[in-house]
This record gives sequence, C-alpha cells and structure tokens, in this order.
Amino acid sequence: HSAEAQRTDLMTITRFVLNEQPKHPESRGDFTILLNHIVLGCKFVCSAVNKAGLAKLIGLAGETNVQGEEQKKLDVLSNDVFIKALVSSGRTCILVSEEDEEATFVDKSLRGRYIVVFDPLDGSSNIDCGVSIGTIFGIYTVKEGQEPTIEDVLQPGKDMLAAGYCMYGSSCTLVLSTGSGVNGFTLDPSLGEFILTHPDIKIPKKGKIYSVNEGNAKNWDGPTAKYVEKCKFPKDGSSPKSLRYIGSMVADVHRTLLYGGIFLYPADKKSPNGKLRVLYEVFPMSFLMEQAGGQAFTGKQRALDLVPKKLHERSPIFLGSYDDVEEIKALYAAEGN
Ligand code: P6P
Repeated sequence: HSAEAQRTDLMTITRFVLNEQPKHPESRGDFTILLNHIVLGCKFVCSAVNKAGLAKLIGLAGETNVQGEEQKKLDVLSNDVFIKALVSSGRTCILVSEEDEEATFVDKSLRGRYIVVFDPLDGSSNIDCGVSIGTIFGIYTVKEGQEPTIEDVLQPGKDMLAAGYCMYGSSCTLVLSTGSGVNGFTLDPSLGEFILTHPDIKIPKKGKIYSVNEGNAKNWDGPTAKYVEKCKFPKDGSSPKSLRYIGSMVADVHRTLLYGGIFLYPADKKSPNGKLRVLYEVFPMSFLMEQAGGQAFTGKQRALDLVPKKLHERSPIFLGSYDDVEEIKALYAAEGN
C-alpha cells in the first residue's frame, strides 16, 4: 500500500470481523452485531474510566452527584452498561458477569444464540491510583432452538467461539480472537472507532519476565516455589528473569502477550483454587494465549480443558510463552509422579 492508501484504508474492528465472515458461511451477521454491542460497552467504560479521576475530583464518583443521586461505583456502572448493551443486541440468551451472583437469562423476545461471560471491570480496585484496568469477555454459542439452561454455560473453555479483553490505560486497546489468531485494536477517540493496530499478535516462544505476587510465596506449593526459584537463580548460568507484577490481570496479561514471559496466579494454602475465576478470567486469557502461540496450564491440566461446575469457580493459572509454561508443567509432572 502507498502511505496515502494506508491512511485512508481504515481497518475498523467491525470491518475486520465482517471480513472474517467468509470463514463462517452460516453466519448471518449475528456475531458482528453482538461484537458491535460489546464494542459499544467498551467505548462507554473507556470514557467513564477516563473521567473517573475527574469525577472524583469534582465530587461525583462514589458520592452524590449534582442531581443528588448516589453515583454508582464504576464496576457496577460498567456492569449495568454491558448487561443492557448485550440484552438489547437481541443476539444473547445467557449472560454471566463477575458482578452478578446469578446468570441473566434474556427474555424470549430478545433472545439470540450467544452466551457471554464477562468481567466488566477487572482490577477496579486499581482505578484510584491510575493503574490500567479492563473488561474481559468470552463468547459461547448454544444449539438453536433449545431452551437455554445454566448447563449451557458450564462448557470447557476450548468450546468458546471468541474471547477478548479491552484495556483502559494510556490508550484504550481491545484484543480479540475469533478462533483464527489474535488481533489488537486501538480506540481512536476522534473517530470513536477501534482501528487495527496489532495485526496477528504472536507471543514470543520464550520470555525474560515472570509475573506473580511474591507476597504469597510463603503459601506456595512445591512446583510453583521451585519454578520461581529457577526464575531468580537459574542453574544453567542464564540470566535471571525480571519480575513485573501490576496486580491488574488485563495489564499483566497484555504485557505478557506482547513481550513474552509467564503470568502466574498459583494455588496456595489459603486459596487452594487460586484467586482468578474460570469462566471470565482464566478461559478468555487462556484462549487468547493459545491463539497467539502460547499456552495455559492449571497445575493439573490444559486450562481450556477444564469443565467448570459453578459459575464463579476459581482455578490456579500459569499462562504465557510456550517454553516458559512447559517448564512449570514439567515441575508439576515431576511432583505428580
Ligand atoms: P493479588 C484484581 O483484583 C485481580 O482480580 C486481577 O485483576 C489481578 O490479577 C489479581 O486480582 C491480583 O490479585 O492477590 O495479587 O492482589
């Protein structure tokens, strides 16, 4: 392309997904409509998060606003926006949110064939100090015509149709996979469009960074403790890995995806299943990692093979560069023998 052509050949996320359509001859544009409503939610949250600091300053967030209404917390507000956007898309039948104990069953009049599992604002405890936070989502489909039940949600992550996250940081970046690779889009606020900026993301095969909350070291099991020890005091004379831990999953995973390395939220004596939730944290991030050439492991099995029994079930997770995850798998296998 000439420079001129590139500047005018805006590849928006909608156009990108429509171009994918020939691979799904059966699709009637339903997925594109669903995705557009997810994108709408992300745009809203992006603007709300960016104003949050200001809103707090002028006494809106968390207190009563000028109309005297109690200003909703950002994660509750974000959840309301996503639920309303997804229901109004007319393409969903069940919604599972980190914010809601029970699943939302969409009314028959607006029901479609997609299930969306999502965390509307993961890491929201970091808003006040300006650390990047994000929305994480995964999409399943149900067989046509069946009355949807909660069993339809408890599917292994490998059956997801698509997964992604939107990170609200210095820029607003949406990373998406529909099962044929991973692509990143950055919001151009002047257009209000997500533009393709990171085509065909591939995670480096091996990385120089490990990402874990070292504060939990006292409670780690053997293989995790051995692996982290190896990162800090490599026996083969190689240089130690760097530690980078932001404490916001979307930010830690985004860095891992682009720079390589490994992100760990292991089990520990206090929380035998770790902290992160299977449906809307572990599965979407594991789906993206595999699509980008990396892998994701629970300490016992491939993360995407897990079959959840409960909506808000947790699992330990080790994800990132293929070779780095292989190393911790070997340590768990050795312990298992
Ligand atoms: P810890 C944020 O609260 C979160 O859910 C994830 O975004 C993040 O990876 C994790 O918890 C951080 O947990 O125990 O290290 O503070």
